Amino acid sequence: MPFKAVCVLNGEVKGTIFFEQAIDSDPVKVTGTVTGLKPGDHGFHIHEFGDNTNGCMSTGAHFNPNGKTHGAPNAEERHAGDMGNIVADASGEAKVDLTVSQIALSGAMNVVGRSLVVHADPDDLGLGGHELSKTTGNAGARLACGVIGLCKM
Ligand SMILES: [Cu+2]
Ligand SMILES: [Zn+2]
Repeated sequence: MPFKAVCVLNGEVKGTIFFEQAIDSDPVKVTGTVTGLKPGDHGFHIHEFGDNTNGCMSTGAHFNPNGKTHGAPNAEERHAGDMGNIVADASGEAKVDLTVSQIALSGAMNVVGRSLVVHADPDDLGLGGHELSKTTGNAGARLACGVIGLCKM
């Protein structure tokens, strides 16, 4: 069954990100724009909770239903919510156009009701050798977040 979802990112930066999945077993298309960023790479993850009561701090850790360590989106060993980095241009705008496996818009890997988070710093994809590399990619502060919600098809 096809599903479409959206997340409005609010915080120090702004964005609107769409999620589309045609069939249950397909990867999810993730598209949209984030503005107001510093030029360069910014960690981009799905966090486990759709709880913004304490801003982005209450969204928990990376969505990780399979108990893996943090990694690159194309790595074997990664959190399901690891979507790597988005890249802001000189004007601070990042265009997002990703195809993400290990997440879904229904069923066991459902991310609807969880949060999307954009970070201040680059995600080192687990390879940076920092004590946080294997849990967060050492991506720094949470600049903006929002809850992923279903859209009209
Ligand atoms: Cu994150
Ligand atoms: Zn992660």
